[in-house]
Amino acid sequence: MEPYPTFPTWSRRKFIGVTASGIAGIVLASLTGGCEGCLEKIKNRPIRRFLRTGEPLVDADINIYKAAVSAMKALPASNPCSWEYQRLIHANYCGSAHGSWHFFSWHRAYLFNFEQICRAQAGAGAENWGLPYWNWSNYPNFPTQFMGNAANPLYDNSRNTMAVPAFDGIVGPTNLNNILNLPDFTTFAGSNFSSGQLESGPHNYIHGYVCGNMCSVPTAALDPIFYMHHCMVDYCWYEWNILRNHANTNDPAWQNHNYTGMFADKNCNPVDTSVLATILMPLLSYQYEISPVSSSISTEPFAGMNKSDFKKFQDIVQKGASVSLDFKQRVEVAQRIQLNDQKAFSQPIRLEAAMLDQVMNVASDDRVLLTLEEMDAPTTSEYFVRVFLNLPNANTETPMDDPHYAGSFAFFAAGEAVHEGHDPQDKKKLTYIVDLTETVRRLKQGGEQLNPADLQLQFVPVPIDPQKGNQPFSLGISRARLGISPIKIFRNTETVIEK
Ligand SMILES: [Cu+2]
Repeated sequence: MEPYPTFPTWSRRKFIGVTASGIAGIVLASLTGGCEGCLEKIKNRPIRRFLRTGEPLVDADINIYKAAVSAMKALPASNPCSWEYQRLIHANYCGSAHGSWHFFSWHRAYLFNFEQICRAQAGAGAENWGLPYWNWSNYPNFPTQFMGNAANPLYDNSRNTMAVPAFDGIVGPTNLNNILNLPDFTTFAGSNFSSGQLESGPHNYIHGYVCGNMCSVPTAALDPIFYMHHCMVDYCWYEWNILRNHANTNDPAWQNHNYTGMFADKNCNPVDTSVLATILMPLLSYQYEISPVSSSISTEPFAGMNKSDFKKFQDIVQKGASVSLDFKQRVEVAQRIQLNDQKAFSQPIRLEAAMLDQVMNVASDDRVLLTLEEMDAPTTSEYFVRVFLNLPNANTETPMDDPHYAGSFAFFAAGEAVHEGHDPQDKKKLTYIVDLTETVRRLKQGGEQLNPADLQLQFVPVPIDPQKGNQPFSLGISRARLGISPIKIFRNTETVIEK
């Protein structure tokens, strides 16, 4: 047997009690021959199931969650395991995560610790419990297990009525599949200055769809559905990174970032974790029951691997790739766009004929990206914005299968500043990316003649809940740029594939 490099006395007990920061250690041990049985444990790690009715295993998971929520709500707010304290963790610290590449990793670390607290608080029988996730893409109706009245610990009376299912055009399988096929980490998950499309689209939309506490950052984690929503978000990262084999960035500014002084462990003590540890969590600490999102993937790619294959697989996943968002050409198309209420806004854009030609004849390995920069986050999450290219009459009734439709984005309002010192992050400016490539291709195929001196972008704010239609909405976008970006597909391998 090979010696273990760092954990010479790695024992079964230590393995079971390991915290997030020890995760890299487990990998090492499981790969070098120590900890016989570690791979078995990893293969049998707790399962996060997708919420549905008529499945006894899900019913059992829900009962455990109810017990955990009740126990946590009964704890004094000063106890880090209490429901209120967990809310505060999100309220105080997620500001640094939203709108940036820390969105996925911060929430993964937060859920990881929350899940452990739930197991401990729910008591006997919960040791192997996994957080269920609400797959709002395949199950767009609000989960019935969270409805009812105050007798149900999972009920929250602040929510919208949600009389109609979550909007297919944003959260449905077609759009989600497009997002999960985005080739690079920057457009999928964000950069140090911009939101990824999963966050700005489906994630933000669901916050506004459920609304009530879920509608703003300081209160969102009061609603028990919050954790099932974010578990779906985490599942999407897992599907994108592991099942669809896309690489995370290897930028040290991301990978080496630590989350210190934020989270509590299952014993309600402070615990730190790192971005690097979060990358491996779904390989080592929990597994997802797969609920395909427009894909035929049905099992973990590493399910049948032996120890050394598993080690190699982990190394590759952890390593990531040198992702960057590059532009071959980029022009400013607007300064200061101001949207108000439900008024469709038409922004004329003027391109050089040569640039329009480039855009319209976008090569198969290029993308046309619109960046909406330095936006003031609106004070409400109850709107989403649809973007159209060259459709002067676009309005709230225009269907999203119109060929001019380009994409949608939504908001997760920062709400009131939680406490002093968090203002700068809570009021952080947002940058979103809208991918116009498919729209341009469709218009060209449809024979649409575009005049470079007479192009427009339409922005249509749409209330998420039509029954609450008259809420005020205001969004300022400081600048918009149109660029042509070469597609680089970053796979979980050492090399960058450039088409
Ligand atoms: Cu969220």
